[in-house]
Amino acid sequence: MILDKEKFKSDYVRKLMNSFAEEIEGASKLHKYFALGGLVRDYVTENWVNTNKYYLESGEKQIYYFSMEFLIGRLLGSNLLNLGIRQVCKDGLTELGISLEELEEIENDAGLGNGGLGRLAACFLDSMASSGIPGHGCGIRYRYGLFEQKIIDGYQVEVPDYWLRDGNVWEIRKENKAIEVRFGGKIRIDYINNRMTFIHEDYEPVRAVPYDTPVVAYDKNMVNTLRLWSAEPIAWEFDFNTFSRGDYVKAEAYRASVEAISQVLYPDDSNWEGKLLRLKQQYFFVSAGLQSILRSYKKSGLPINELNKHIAVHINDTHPSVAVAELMRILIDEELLSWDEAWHITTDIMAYTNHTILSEALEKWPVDMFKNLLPRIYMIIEEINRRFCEALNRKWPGQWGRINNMSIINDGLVKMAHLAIVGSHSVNGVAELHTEILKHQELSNFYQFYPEKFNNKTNGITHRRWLMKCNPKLSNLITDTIGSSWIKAPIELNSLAKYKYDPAFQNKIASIKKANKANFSNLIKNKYGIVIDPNSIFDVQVKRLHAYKRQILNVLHIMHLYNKLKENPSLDILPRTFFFGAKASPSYHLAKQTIKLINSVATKINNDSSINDKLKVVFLENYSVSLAEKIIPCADVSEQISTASKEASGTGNMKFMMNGAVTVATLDGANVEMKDAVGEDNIVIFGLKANEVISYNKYGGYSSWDVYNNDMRVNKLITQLVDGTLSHSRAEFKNIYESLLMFNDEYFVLKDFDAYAKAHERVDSLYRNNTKWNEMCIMNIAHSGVFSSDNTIKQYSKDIWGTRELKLLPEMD
Ligand code: 26V
Repeated sequence: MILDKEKFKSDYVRKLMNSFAEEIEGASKLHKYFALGGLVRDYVTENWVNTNKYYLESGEKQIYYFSMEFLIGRLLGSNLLNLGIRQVCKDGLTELGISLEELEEIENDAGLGNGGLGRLAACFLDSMASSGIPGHGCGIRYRYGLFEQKIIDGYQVEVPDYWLRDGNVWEIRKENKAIEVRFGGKIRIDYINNRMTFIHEDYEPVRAVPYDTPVVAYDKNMVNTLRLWSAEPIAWEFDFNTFSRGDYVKAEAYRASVEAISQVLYPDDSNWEGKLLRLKQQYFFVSAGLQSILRSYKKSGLPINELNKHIAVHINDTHPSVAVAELMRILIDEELLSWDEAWHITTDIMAYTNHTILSEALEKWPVDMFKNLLPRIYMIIEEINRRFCEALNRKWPGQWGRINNMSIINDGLVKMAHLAIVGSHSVNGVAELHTEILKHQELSNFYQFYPEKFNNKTNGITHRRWLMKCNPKLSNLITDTIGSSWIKAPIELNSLAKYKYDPAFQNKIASIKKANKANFSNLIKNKYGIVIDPNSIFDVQVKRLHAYKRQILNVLHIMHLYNKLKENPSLDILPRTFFFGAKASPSYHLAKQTIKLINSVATKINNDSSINDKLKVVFLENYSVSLAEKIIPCADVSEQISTASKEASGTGNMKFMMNGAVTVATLDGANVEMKDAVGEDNIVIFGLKANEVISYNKYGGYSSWDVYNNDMRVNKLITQLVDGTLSHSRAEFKNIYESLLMFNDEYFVLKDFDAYAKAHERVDSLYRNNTKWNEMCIMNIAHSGVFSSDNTIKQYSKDIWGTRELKLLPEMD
């Protein structure tokens, strides 16, 4: 948008006055932030209204991205960027004596996700809007996001994340768009007009109230919508009829049980199993979302049997897969379509993405629980399954083992991944390797039955947040060097490759990294009191804590470097600072123990002056989107070291690459494609390959005891876990010790240790050659454009959703 500085200043002063009855002099930072956010929202509202009107009137196909998680982070900076008014606002505010950066820091992160899956959904929203695709998010407005992490004495302590405490300037509550969602009760079957009719009785109604957040496109007049649902009790009449008059205790219990639905985001916990509330959450937002889509579709006057021409629904992991049955229910019970018509429309609308092969993460619900909570939905799933099993039996007559294995309902469990596959026309993995593993290992039966459904869509990241916003110096340098066309076509970053050998450009790249590192070092000193050397190699591993991601491999290697330095204090290794950031699920003990281990190692190393500050370890408390934006532009080395085959894609890997870090990686997830894009000279690959891991898992042949007995470095490290070196209590790290030895090291940490240590020796020697290192950084940035989520989302749009990319919204009258 075009905005004049003077106009902005007067708008801002007025907004502050109208919102808080304050002038700049007396206003708190919080109020100044809210006035700015409110003003930015005002600036987008007209386009927002016009966009919605256009979508409704034109019948343009809409895609709704259903996700339990949207890990948005902060919106002020990215909205200013997408509107193209950041600089003018910054200048205007400076003249008013206000620092924009300080106001940006006031905003609470919307941390409505655990990690990659939720952040991917947020990147996709940004890319859909910026590519002109009519695409919206649908999810839950959790009152509490993922917990806030405090580190106390080296241990993770979880504190509720009440992100809405100060209010949320971006959302609008749409009271008039509330929907009723029904739980429990029973189904009475009746014949009305000769049609078998299912009547839901004695159910518990819940009111779903939508809160809409604008999703602002980059340099386009479109504004899409993220709609998050909040659960509220149905008003007074319900309490009146259902409970005896004046029974406040019951009414209060009802209110609490309803509000619990949107109270808190579940951590992706190994203990989630069978959590009734989680299933309630899923049905709650899916039902509300689909009902509201249908309501607005019907307003447009288009016929119901053309719904699939105008609507697409994406199922982000299995969490929203109950959508298949809910849409069937609406089409059959409410719109009175036949089963076959409804099934055709439903499967044409639904598409499903799988985000993990870890079997613990695949959702299965006990039949009794499911039936009680969602009786009509259960009946529909039974019927879907009956027809599906019949079809299987036609293809593979009598192969009962295989049919049982593929059945949606089996062993007293409802298998949500199976429902999603059967009920969708598209099933995709999130990186080439991952999709191949799905097709030939995890879901091979389904692939044989439905080969046409399977496809790959490699993940991506929005380069607007993960380069332009978080690393403005680098972004400006790129534009100064190759022009600005890369912003709209990030693949054109590859023009930077020409400057690979240009010493002046190399120096500029190096000095930007240096400046970013110096800034961050100051922040670390102020926040943690740790003094780090900004000239040391910044080696970073930030991601959820999980055994398969192998933070343990990293920390064991740091201990190994420390051991070497203790043996030989004049050892010639380059100074390194290792950064970790990770939240562990509250009930995932091994993960929490790993955090304590990292902190114990940090305390030991950071306080040992005999190693001449050659090593430092920093655990970044409360890793979040906004912290990621600070650390990623500083990284020299990006740690992407998951056990091959286990990381579906990874997206942090791409963010580091785009900011010019060199990746130490296993050939897992999207690392494989990063290697292909950047070339093997510009990435440091090590360790077992996916097929080797899969083969060990199938046929055996690995014993961690062998490594322990034969490699004296490993032997020492494992012993140090339990001999009092790191903790007064020898039992402190016993679980880690046992997982590596007694349980045969499920994630091949010891097996890969030697290769990993060698990979780091390579990093050390590459870094010594400044010129070579700068070349590598440049090549990484230059080849990162293919990992922009704009690229990914265009493939979803074309191959799966059948949506169009609109250039601009036509002018509205
Ligand atoms: C959930 C659970 C729950 C039970 C305990 C173990 C466990 C482990 C992982 C998960 C998360 C599953 C879904 C997920 O977040 N997948 C991530 O999706 C990203 C976006 O596609 C992808 O880049 C990551 O590789 C993948 O782990």
